[in-house]
Amino acid sequence: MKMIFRWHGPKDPISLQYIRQIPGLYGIVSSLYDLPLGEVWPGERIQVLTGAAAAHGLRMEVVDSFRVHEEIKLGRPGREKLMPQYISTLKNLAASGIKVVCYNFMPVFDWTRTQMEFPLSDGSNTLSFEAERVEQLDVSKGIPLPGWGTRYTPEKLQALLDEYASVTTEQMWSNLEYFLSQLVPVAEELGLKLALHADDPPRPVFGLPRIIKNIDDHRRVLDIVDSTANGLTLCSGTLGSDLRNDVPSFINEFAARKRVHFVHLRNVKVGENGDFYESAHLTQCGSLDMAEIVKALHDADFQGYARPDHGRMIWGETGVPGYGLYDRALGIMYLQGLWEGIGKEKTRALAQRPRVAA
Ligand code: DNO
Repeated sequence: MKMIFRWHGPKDPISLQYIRQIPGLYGIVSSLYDLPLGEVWPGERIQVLTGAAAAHGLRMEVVDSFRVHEEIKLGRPGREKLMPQYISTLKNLAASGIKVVCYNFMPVFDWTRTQMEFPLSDGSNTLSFEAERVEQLDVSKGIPLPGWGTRYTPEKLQALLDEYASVTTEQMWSNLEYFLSQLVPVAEELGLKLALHADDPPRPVFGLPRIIKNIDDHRRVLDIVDSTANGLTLCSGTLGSDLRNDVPSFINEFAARKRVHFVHLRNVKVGENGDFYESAHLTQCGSLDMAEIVKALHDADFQGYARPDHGRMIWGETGVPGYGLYDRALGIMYLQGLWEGIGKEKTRALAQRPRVAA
C-alpha cells in the first residue's frame, strides 16, 4: 500500500514542507482544481504539481479528481466535442508520470454534506450529513455547501437540476458506458488506470439520479469494460455511511480482481436514521471497523495507493473543510500502524507454524 496525502496545490494552506514530515509518506495526490470543467489539462500545469512534489522528496502518481462534464453525465450531444479533450488530458497525464486517475459520476454535485463544522464533544469539529437539512434547502437561493470545486449561480443550478429531472438511472448508466467505452482503451494504451469513486453519500440527494451506491453497482461498472484500466477508488467512509455496505467485502472481491487502484480511508459515525458525521479514523470513534478494512487490504496484498480521507478540525486548525493537516496526519499514522501490525502478526504466525519433518 502506497500512502499518499491530498494536497490542493500551491493555494493549499498546508505546505509540502509540512506534508513531507509525515512519516512513511509515498507521495501526494492533487488536481488542477481551477481549470474549467472539460478543459484540456496542459502538460506544463500538471508538471508544476509533480515537480513541486519531487522537489519535496514526494511522488505524485495519482490525480483526484478528474472532473466529468455535465454534458457527458447528461448524455447530451456536446459530449462528442468533449471526449477528445478528455483523451488529450489523459495523454498529458500519462506523459507527466501519472498512473491513476480518480473520478466520479455524480450529477451536479460532488460529495455532499450539510454541516462543515459539526461540533464534537471533545471540542473539535467535523463534516456531517443530515437528510432533513438537505430537504429543507431552497435551491433557488443556491446551495450553501462548500467542499467541491464547481460553483453555480442559483439560476444555472436550477436549470441543471431541471435537466436531470428527466434523466433516469438507466440513462445515467448508459452515459457512463459511453464515457468508459471511449476512455478505457486509451487509458489501457497509456498505462493509466481509471478509478471510479462512489456517490457520496451513496443515496439520492436533491432528487438526482445516483448510480454508484452498493456492491452490485460496482460490479456493473467493472462489467462495462473488462479491463484493469477500468477500476475503482474504494472509499470506506462513502460506502460505509450506508451500513448495508460491508466495506471489507468490497475489498475482498474487487482487490482480488486487481480492480482497486486507489483507496480513501476514513471512519464515519452513522446514526439510526442514516445521518452521519465523519469521526476520527480510529475504529472506536466511528461505526466502521478500520482494522478489518485495513486487514482486507493487507490480505489482498494491496499494492495500490491509499490516502487518509477527511479529518476533523482539531487543535484550533482552520482550512479546507475535511482537509486540515493535524487529524489527517493522525489518521495516516494510525492506518500505517494497523498495516505494520497486521504484517508482523502474519510473519509471526508463519514462523510459529509447525514444520513438517523432511
Ligand atoms: C471528498 C473526496 C472527493 C472525491 C471525489 C472523487 O473529499 O472524497 O473529493 O475525491 O469525489 O471524484
